[in-house]
Amino acid sequence: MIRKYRFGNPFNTEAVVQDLPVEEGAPAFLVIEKGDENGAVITYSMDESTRVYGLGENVRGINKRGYKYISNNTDDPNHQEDTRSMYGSHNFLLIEGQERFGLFIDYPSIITFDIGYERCNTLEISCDHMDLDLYIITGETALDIVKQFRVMIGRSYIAPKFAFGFGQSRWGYRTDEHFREVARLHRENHIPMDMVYMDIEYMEAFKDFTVNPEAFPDFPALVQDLKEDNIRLIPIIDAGVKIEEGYDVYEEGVEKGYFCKRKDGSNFVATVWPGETHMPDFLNKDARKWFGMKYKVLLDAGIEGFWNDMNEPALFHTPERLAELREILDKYPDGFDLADYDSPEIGLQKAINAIANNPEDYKLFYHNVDGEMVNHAEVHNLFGYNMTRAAGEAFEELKPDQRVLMFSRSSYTGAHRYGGIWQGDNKSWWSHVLMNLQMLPSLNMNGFLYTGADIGGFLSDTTRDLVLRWLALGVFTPLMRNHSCDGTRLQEFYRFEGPEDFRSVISARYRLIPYIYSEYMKAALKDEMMFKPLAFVYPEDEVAVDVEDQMMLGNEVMIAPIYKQNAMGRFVYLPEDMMLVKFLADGSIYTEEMAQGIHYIKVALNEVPLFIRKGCCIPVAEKAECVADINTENLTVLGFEGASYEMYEDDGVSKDYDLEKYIRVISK
Ligand code: MIG
Repeated sequence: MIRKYRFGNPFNTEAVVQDLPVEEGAPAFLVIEKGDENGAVITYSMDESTRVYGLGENVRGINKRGYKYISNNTDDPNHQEDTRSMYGSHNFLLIEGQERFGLFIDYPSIITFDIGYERCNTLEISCDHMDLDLYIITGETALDIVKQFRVMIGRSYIAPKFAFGFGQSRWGYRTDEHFREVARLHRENHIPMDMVYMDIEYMEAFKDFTVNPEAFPDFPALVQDLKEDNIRLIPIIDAGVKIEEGYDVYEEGVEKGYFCKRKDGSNFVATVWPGETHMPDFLNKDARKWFGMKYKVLLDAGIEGFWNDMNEPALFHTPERLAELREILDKYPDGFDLADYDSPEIGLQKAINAIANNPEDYKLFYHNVDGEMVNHAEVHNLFGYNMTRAAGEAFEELKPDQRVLMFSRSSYTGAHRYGGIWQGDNKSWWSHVLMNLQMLPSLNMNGFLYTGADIGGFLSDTTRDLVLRWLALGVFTPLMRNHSCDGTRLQEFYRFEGPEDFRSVISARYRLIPYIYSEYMKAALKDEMMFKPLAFVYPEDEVAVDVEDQMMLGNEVMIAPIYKQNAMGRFVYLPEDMMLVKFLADGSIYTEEMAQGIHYIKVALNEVPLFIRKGCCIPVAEKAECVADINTENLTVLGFEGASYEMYEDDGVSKDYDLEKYIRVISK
């Protein structure tokens, strides 16, 4: 049961697709009060046993209790325990205690979720304006509540099947030759692969929808040659459009008034990778359509997928912020003493620190929403969502019968209908493997099914064992991509000793694609989660409800990745009898039935473990080096005698997802 309440005059985010009546009276469970000025403060009294799930993209545990989080889309590459805001805002909570309900707050700007941080038993949600839609969802189980929420926000984006293969990425590949070499070295080393990602260096001077003609003398030929080898190139698109005379995207945008404007009507300027840029007004329908259609030039060159970046939007600085800094510098023509540097009177340090992503800059520009000028700060969290939407809506028009791969960095609930997201700039840290796992269910709750993290870690130098262990988790996530930052240790699998170990781990993915793809499709089509906390599946089991480092994958499998250096194995809790399956380095599969309870399992660096639930079975294919070569006719069925499995299989390209013929029952 969903109840919708309206306070004030909320901005229509279009996160929700269901048309629900607005209830009279006060919502159950909550106390809603006016805060300072026109602010809203929403509180809920938790009991000792209350667990709080959700909030999509955020650090810390699956159970979010005990910390304070802020929805405020931010390009902050330091994901640490004290990070309060990441790239996306997903204001859905699921509360499970003496009372059980879901809570969605549709609010487009900064909103704080204090989940027992100031006061241990109080959940307090606050924001600056009492203009919001609030939804209370009740149901028999956590899964039922999530499903109602997902129906309410609309069907999740469905990726093409090739995107379930492995993708290699590196900020630094910049020429035709680099991309051919990455493809060749994977094929030569028999490391399965389906995609190579193109980061910003492929463009001409970082101009969106251009390809550097010197580095790529015949771009369509490169795309075609790699495709013949079943490898797709996936270019990045950044939010900011370079200011440059003669650049068509810039000139058209200016002429049509499609860029975000300052109060005085001039185009807002911010420096990002291309230098000074204008920000497309993605909240303006016409501008969104115009920008989306620009992807055509790359689709026409044979491209079938993209990733959208810098769309919080990230701002290195604005002329306004530079002027502030310059003023301080000009006051001290002879420079500074060391002691002056962080003196509050002078403010130099503060001005330097405040130069990027400054909240004051977000107040400087406006969107044209159906003719009304809306200050960006009031709708800040919707920018990346609407960039993804620009692409998604254009793909519907340009490729009505073909799925196009799309995922974004920034997002808001609603963006899940147009694309996936990746988890942003993580580090080559062991703790980030666990973070990768823990974020999956909260993203799924918010409809983001096509997701994954930068395997091996984006920032800082990785290690061989970290890449292998991270990969052994990545084999389960729909988006499976090795990505790293320019200047860090090279981390393509073939850079390390013993590439055969990487080959054997990644082979498990390709053998599991019939299952992973099928579970993804079923989750998308039925508005369900693909990754579920154990607590959602075994709510009566008091050990299972606290498990933070194992996850249910689909309806048949539990995963328990290793995320500690030098660990030869790990303890695993089985909430019921299960079958341990290990993909071994020699290509064979080890199975062992295990009783409910705690077990220590040994897992070598080149192995992939999973557990099959009692009474279930899963399909496993032979090895393949690309998705197109997976033989789904000749499947092995692993699991318990007498079990059967409904496998979803289609051509992976077309959009008639709901046909019965795509379901086939296989049995053990
Ligand atoms: O300011 O395009 O998160 O994946 O490699 C950094 C360069 C911009 C941030 C993305 C990252 C990408 C990088 N980008």
